[in-house]
Amino acid sequence: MPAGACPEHTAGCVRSPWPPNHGFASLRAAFAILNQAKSVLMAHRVVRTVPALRRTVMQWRMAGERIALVPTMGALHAGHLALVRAARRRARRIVVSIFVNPPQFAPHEDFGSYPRRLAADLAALADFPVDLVWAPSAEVMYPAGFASRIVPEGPATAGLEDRFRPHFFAGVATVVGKLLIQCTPDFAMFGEKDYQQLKVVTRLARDLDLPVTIIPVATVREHDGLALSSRNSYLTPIERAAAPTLHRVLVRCAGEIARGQLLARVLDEGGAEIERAGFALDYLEARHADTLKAIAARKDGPIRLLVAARIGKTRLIDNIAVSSGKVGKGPQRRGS
Ligand code: PAJ
Repeated sequence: MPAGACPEHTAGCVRSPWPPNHGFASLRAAFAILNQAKSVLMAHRVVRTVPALRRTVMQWRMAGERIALVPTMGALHAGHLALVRAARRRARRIVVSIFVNPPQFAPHEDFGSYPRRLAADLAALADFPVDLVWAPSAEVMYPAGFASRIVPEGPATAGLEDRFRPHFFAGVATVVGKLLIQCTPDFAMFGEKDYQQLKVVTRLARDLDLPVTIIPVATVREHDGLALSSRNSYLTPIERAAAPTLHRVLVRCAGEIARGQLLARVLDEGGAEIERAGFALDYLEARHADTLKAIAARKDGPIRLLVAARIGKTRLIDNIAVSSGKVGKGPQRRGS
């Protein structure tokens, strides 16, 4: 065990000397100590086994308290934290799950390099009223002999993400199904950023009669419109400069469609602009906002525009609603 590591708690839990023997030499040192103390406090709330999770959740249920779950793969950013805020508005108890789920990554994808920073995640959550961080290992989530999968249809086979990541939604549905059964939340928060995933999970909860309400949360964006994503950290400075093109094109296309311009032409021009910015386009499509079925004209809506494109080694997705009247209020920006 490394020096300072805490034998009683979790991997992220490190014992710090108290009182600190180096004094408050500078404000920066004081902040560092405060942050470390916050992480240590949060580490007490990290749960790593199903029985420990169940015990706590059972106590809350017996006390009649409502529970909200925020499922994540960690590398938390302001988008995830918006989900935590939305959870707070609904429930007395909040569980944030942090689990990088192997089955939703294909062998050639970024499972190995996906950012994992539990200590920083715990520090980020320390400012929020999160009651418990559910951080199982892969062995706890998928013990030896694990042999059951949820293979969703409907929105999961809409021909969007599933066309480029055929393994993805069975991986997501299986782990989300497990998370919902493990945590038995009244509410589970999912971002509109992953719009097809939101629809798949909503369908899953309904189809399996899970007693949970899936709550959609609006996409949080950088000031230039780029949707926050853990994968944005892969972008080089040049790619980062090109990345807001996706949102800019979505906004322009949504405006033109809302003003009655021909859908196919608007999307063709939008796709060309994305490619000119240096992306390889996977899709830019107009779909029915509820069913994700293909639509040919504005009258077939409500319409959601969805895009996926690759730049360098990074694949980005985004989406936006097309207003049925005039284009609606602007997107939610970071910190707004
Ligand atoms: P992850 O990519 O960590 O995202 C966790 C949740 O945060 C998802 O519901 C996602 O839609 C939401 N989210 C991500 N970026 C957002 C943004 N910019 N604004 C608002 N919400 C945002 O999605 C997953 O993990 C996994 O597939 C998971 C559901 C946890 C299953 O493994």
